Amino acid sequence: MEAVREPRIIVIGAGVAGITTAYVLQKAGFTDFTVLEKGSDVGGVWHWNHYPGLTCDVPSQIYQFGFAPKPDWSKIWSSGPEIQRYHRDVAERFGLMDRIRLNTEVAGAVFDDAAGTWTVTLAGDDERPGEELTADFVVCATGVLQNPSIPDIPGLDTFAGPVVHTARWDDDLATDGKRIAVIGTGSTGVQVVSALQPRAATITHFTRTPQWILWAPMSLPQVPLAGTVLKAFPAAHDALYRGLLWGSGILADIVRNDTWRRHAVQKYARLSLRAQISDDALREDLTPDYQPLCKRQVVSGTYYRAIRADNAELITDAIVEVTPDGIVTADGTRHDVDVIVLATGFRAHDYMRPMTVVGRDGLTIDEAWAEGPRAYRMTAIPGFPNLFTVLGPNSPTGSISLQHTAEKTARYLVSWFDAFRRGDADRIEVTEEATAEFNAQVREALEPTIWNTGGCNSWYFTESGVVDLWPFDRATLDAMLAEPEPAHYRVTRTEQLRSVRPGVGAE
Ligand code: N01
Repeated sequence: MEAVREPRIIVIGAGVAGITTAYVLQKAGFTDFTVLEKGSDVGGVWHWNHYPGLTCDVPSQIYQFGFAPKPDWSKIWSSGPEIQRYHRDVAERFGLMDRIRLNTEVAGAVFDDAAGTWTVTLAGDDERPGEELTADFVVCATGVLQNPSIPDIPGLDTFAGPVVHTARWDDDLATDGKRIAVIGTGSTGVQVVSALQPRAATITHFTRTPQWILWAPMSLPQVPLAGTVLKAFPAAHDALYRGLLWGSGILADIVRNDTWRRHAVQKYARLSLRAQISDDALREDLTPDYQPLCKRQVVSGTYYRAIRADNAELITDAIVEVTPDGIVTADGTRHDVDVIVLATGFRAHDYMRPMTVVGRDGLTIDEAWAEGPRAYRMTAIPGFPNLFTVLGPNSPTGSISLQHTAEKTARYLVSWFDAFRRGDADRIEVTEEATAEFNAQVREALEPTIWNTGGCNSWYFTESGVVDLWPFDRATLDAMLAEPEPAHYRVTRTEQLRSVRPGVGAE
């Protein structure tokens, strides 16, 4: 009988990437893995974000795990709470909750060169140091949009009323009848303004850079019968999912290629604005000076109506300071408000942080990524043996299904974990050459994309001015993650299997 040793695997994060990884590991028969999640529930962004109006602008029949199709979404574009319930339900239904430790924040992970293992330290408190866990592999499924970006506006901390970031919404916050300021015009700002405007005394939307907004009927229900039919015929549901996956290839195409398809979408963006805003001055203020699709595309069926309302105002003058009573703009106007909502986005390239991650020879992730995040095929980082990311650097956003990408990546990792299990590999580290080659391919492919040529600044750009996205189509993604290419890795192998070791837990 072939001898096996069970790898001890720690997955950090229980969002889309972490749930997928846990499912894939379980399915592949791994028995010694633990998912550590700092939040009080699974779901990642869908747990942390619960601001009014939160909706997924990707249709739910494709924004779901391929292994857990949900036939009966209530809407075509479902609300945040329904999506969050789905994540919880999937984790429970597949028995993954037993693997997940909630309220468990990881403070750091350090690679032990001699032992070839990772020591993962949990956050402690004043009374107790953090628990230490040992693992053969660490999978960082820590997400992209996880660290809220708080703007450095003079006087923000002097404001007398509540200041809330959308990603840390206070469900007890009273907004009805209040004078509300919303700062930020991304997908979030547009959704929160639309949701708060009807019952606010006033809503003042501070926009530094306007966004193109595609009109779509975001509150459209899914036909109830559709859920019943899809439930009764799983093969039809699977075909629908595969069809949508295939159809979404059009998105990858329009961002990569300057064709009539891209132009058609861009025309639609301009039409969406023209058709809904007849006031010339307001339309001018809402018109971006860059091409549609350059930033992460915003989709809304309600924003233009909300900003046209009598109690709404769009402010394009720069914010110079916040006072206890309100916001002062560069033209000297004081805007008195009761509540400030920061829809100011995320520090999108702070993957894994604020954890300290120390790899081989004491190399920290901050040192390795001094010029911005960089990985091989979204998952492996030179200098960090036996550590992988799922939905790491260059993962697709808005062009290819994240759930699909996460599953492909997790399955790819299983190949390495299997090699470890068989005793064929102990220490697995991607080479600098393969990483440099991949990143050169990415850079070249990014050149003609609308993200790069559209004339905008966006959270897609790292500090060093490189777009951190996936520039290839889904077939390329699938091919790159089909099987590890041994030549791209340095694999160390021990001749003898180690004796049975304790499971993931306190040393
Ligand atoms: O954040 P953003 P978001 N003073 O970075 C402005 C996903 N998402 O939370 O453009 C004034 O897009 C900033 O201005 P500018 C989706 O991938 C998905 O809205 O830098 N303004 C910008 O307007 C999305 O792309 C859904 O000039 C300041 C805004 O804040 C991603 O999350 C829903 C400022 C930030 O926009 C992030 O979206 C919601 C300052 N100091 C979000 N600092 C779905 O439906 C920043 N801004 C799936």
